[in-house]
Amino acid sequence: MNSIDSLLHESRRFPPSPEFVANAVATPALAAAAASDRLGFWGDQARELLHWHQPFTEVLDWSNPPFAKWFADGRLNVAYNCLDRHVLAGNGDRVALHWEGEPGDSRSLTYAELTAEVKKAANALAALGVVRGDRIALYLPVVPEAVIAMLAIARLGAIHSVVFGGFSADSLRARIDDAQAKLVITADGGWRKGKVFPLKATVDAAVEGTTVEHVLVVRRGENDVEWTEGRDLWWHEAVGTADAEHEAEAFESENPLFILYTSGTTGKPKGILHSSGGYLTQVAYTHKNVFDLHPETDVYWCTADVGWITGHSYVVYGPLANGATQVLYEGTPDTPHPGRWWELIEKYKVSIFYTAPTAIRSFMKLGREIPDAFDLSSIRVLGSVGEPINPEAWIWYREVIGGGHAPIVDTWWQTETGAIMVSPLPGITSLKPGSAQTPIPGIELAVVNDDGSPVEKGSGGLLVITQPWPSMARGIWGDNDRFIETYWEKFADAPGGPLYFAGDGARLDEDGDLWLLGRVDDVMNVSGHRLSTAEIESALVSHPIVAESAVVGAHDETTGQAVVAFVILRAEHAADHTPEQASAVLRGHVATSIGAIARPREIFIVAELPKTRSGKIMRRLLQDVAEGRAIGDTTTLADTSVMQIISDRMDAAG
Ligand code: 6R9
Repeated sequence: MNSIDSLLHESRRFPPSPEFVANAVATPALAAAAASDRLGFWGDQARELLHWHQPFTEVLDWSNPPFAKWFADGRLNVAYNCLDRHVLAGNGDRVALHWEGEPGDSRSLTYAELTAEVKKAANALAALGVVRGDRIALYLPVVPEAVIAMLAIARLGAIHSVVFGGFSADSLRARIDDAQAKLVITADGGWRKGKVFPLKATVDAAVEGTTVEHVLVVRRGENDVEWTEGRDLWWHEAVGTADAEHEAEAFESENPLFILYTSGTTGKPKGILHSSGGYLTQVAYTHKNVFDLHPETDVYWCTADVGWITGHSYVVYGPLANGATQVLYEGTPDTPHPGRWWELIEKYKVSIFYTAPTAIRSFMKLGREIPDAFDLSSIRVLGSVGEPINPEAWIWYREVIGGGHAPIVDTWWQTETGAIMVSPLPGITSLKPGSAQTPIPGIELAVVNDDGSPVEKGSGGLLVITQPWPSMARGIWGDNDRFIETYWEKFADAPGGPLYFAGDGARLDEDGDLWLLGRVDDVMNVSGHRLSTAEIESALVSHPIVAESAVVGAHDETTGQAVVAFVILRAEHAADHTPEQASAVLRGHVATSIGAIARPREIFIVAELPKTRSGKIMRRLLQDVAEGRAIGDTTTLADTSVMQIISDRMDAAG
C-alpha cells in the first residue's frame, strides 16, 4: 500500500503531448455529454458500441435497488457482438488473437477463424445438452480454447464460472457446488515456469459426487491423464467434429453472462454475477476510451489470466467487442528468460500494454538492462490495475517501458464493478503518478465519512459509488442478502438512494483527484489478487494440529501485501513439531486447501493471540509485528503480556 506521506509529496504532472491529443479517441466532448445527460449518454454508448438484435427503449430500471436492470427490453447476443459482426463488417481477416505458449509455440486466429471455432464449440456444447442458464465451470490455462469456450457459452446464453488454474481441488469443488455446474471444461495440463502443471487430475478430484455430468478436456500439456469413460471427452474430438455453422440467438439484456468468485471478508467466496448488455457496453466503452484504442492499427496486450475479472473484461469481452488485435500469453514473465514479456512486445509490436504494479516492481528489481535489450518503441499507452501503483514504479514504468512518453492509465475497479470506474483518460488528463485521478465519464462517485457525508478536498475517507452503472454486479449467486449486506447496507439511507460501498479507502487531493489507499476490510491484496484473511484462517484451523489462527496482510515490497499467519498449536501436538516444521506443514496445507497464491509468506507459531476485552483479535497489532514495527498502544488488550509473548517467540524463531 502507498504510504500517505510519500503520496502527499508527489507533485509531478504529465500532460498529454499535442501529438497524442490530436489523435485521441476520448475528447472533452465525451465528458461533456456524460455530464449533461448521464443516462442518455449510456444509451448512446450502448447503441454505438454494440449490435442489438432488438433495440431497447429504456436505459435504466432502478425501481428495485440495488438490483439494476440496464437496457432491459433490448435483446442481443454477446458472442455475436464479439465475433460475427466484425466478420460481417469486412474485418474477418484481422487478427483477433496472437497466442503465444510458454514453450514458444504460437498460434494466430483471425476474427473469421475465431468465429468459426466458437460456432463449432457452441454446437458441441449444445450437443452435450447445454442450454441457456446452465452453469459451466472452466479450469484452464491461458490458451485460445479458454476464450473460445467463454464465448461459446455466452453464445448459448449459458453462464460461465471461470476458476483460476492455481486454485486447489477443494476450491474448485466449492465453486462447482455453489453454482451447481453441469459441465467442466479443463485441459490435461498447462505450461508454467518451464514445466507442465496438471489440471485434469485436480478436476478429477473436484467433481466426484457433484452435479457435473461431463468433463471436456483440451489437449495442451500432453501429460498423462486418467479417463472416466462416459464422463470425459476430448475437446478436439467433440469440437473438432462439430458443425461450423451456428446462428446466434438474441437474449434479453439482463440474461446472466458469468459468475466469478471473489474473496470477501468471510470465509466463503462470493459468486459475483454479471449480465449481458450493460456489462458489454461498459467494458467496450472503457476499453476503447481508457486505452485510446485504434482497432485497425493497435496491438493490445493485457497480461491478466482469464481466471480473474481483468481477464474477463480486458482480455475477452472488451477487446473482442471492439474488434481489437491482441496478444495472449500462456506462461510466466520470466520463462525461459527474464525478458520474455519485452521480447513479446518487440515480436508483436504491442502498442497498448496493461499489467499490474506487482509485476512492474519485480521488473524494477531485476534492473532496466533487461527491458532495454528489446525494442519497445511500439508502446504508446500503458495501463496499471489491481492495486495502487507507487510513484516510483509509475515513473519507472513510463521511463523504461513507455520510452519516457507513454501515458499511464491507473485504472481502479473491482470484480463487482465489472469494468473500469476510475482512470485518467490519456488524451485529456494531466497525469499524476500514483493517483487514479478521476471517475470515467458516466460514473458518479464520492469519498465519504463513516456517516456517508462527503469529505472535503484534502481529506480521506471511504470510496463509494453514488449512482448505478451499466456493468455493476447483479447480485451474489444464490445469496442476494449477502449482496445487500456486503455492499449496500452501510450507506443504505443516503439521500438520493443507497451508496455502493467498495471496501477501499481513498483520499481526495486539493484538485479533487482520487488517491486509492487500499482495503479497509479484512481483504488482502497480494500481487493484485484478493485474498480473505477469514478464508485462510479457516483453512489453517481445518488442520488437526491448529487450535487458533490469525492472518494479516503485511507490507511487501514486490507483491504489495503478503500473507502472514499467527498460529496457536493444539497442546497435544505442540510438542511433536518444532515451529519450523509446523510452519512448513501449514504453509503446504494452505496451498492445498485454497491454492498456491494463498500460501503464507510466514507463519509464526505463538502461544497466545492479542485480543480485545470483547474477544476480537487485534489485527492491527499483529500487522505491526508482521511488518517489524514497534508495538503500539496495547492498553485495550485483555492481557498486555500477550504481545510480549508473541515477540519473544518470534525472536526465538529468528
Ligand atoms: C480489477 C481488480 C479489486 C480491489 C479493489 C482495490 C484494488 C484494483 C486498483 C486497486 C488501487 C487501482 N485495486 N485496482 N487499488 N488502484 N488501480 O483488481 O479487481 O480482483 O476484484 O480487486 O483491488 O482494493 O477493491 P479485484
